[in-house]
Amino acid sequence: MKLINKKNLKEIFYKMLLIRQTDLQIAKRYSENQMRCPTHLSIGQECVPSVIGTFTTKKDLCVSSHRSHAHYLGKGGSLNKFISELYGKSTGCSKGRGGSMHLTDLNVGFVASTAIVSNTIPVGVGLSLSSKILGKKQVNIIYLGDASIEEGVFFESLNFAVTKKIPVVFVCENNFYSVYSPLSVRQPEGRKIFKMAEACGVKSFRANGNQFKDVINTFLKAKKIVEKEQKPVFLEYQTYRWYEHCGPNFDDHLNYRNKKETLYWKKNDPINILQNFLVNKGWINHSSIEKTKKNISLKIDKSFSYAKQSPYPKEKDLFKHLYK
Ligand SMILES: Cc1ncc(C[n+]2csc(CCOP(=O)(O)OP(=O)(O)O)c2C)c(N)n1
Ligand SMILES: [Mg+2]
Repeated sequence: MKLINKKNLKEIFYKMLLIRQTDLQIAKRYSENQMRCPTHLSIGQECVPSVIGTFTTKKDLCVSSHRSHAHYLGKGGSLNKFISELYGKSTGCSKGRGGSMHLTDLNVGFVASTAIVSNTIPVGVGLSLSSKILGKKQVNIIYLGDASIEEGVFFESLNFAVTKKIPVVFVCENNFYSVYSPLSVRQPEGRKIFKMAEACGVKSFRANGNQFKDVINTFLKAKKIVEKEQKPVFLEYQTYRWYEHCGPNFDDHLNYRNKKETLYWKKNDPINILQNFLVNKGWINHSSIEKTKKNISLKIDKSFSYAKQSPYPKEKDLFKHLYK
């Protein structure tokens, strides 16, 4: 069956809108000071997690980093649990103990996101080794940023995965920056991230992470290799965050990114690219888009109300295991 079809593309579009609108609401409400955790918004980077979420199932496991909102929602995570987590409420996916950077929800195969750059990479490799030993046919995902490749544990994990033939997809969202440092001050000129992974013996692909067709094609190739050959694959997706590194505002006044670059990526908005395609195909129209956006907006409002009305965790429960 051809997988780039109306149903899948509409699902990807829905996920992208959900992620964008949710993060925009977080940005809008953050100054109320009721969400007391740092937040790393995914606005501009919605395509990759929406595609991957559409072509994986709840049985496939996923680990992520500090910028995990889109990964969790793309995976089909609960909006109520997600927003509640940001408010530190007991109804949150981590029972209010983790906040934005520590999401976990085994109901959708979202094992963990953590704040320490790269530290979920070996966890994801270990989970996938376990999947292999147990004979589970999973396509597990390790999301990482471009800064992750500068940690030793990244290479150790990659090496272990390739040596032991561990079926797992490393998904590097290369947004070109580690906080305010561009790749140009962190890596020698001309070095390509996916080529570094390839040099370690891992089959690697690079694509524009805002172009849904490129993301789908590369991800499906990776999925096939993982499923059929039972070995790791590395994907580098170039993309761009629109907002500041951490928080609900913009940090462009710091001049660490040039205007031309920012403008280029904003023009290549992943949502507009897919929306134009779907409209041209006649699969959606302007009134159906508005209707979908309105429904999402109502759903988000409900989740914020749910979170605000939910209780804080009880002190006596704070050390209880999340999954017992
Ligand atoms: C081991 C470690 N070093 C430094 C930090 C501080 N820090 C937080 S996010 C970040 C940059 C991460 O960049 P990247 O992985 O490219 O993800 P992005 O924020 O661009 O999505 C850094 C250096 C950290 N959390 N952990
Ligand atoms: Mg980055």
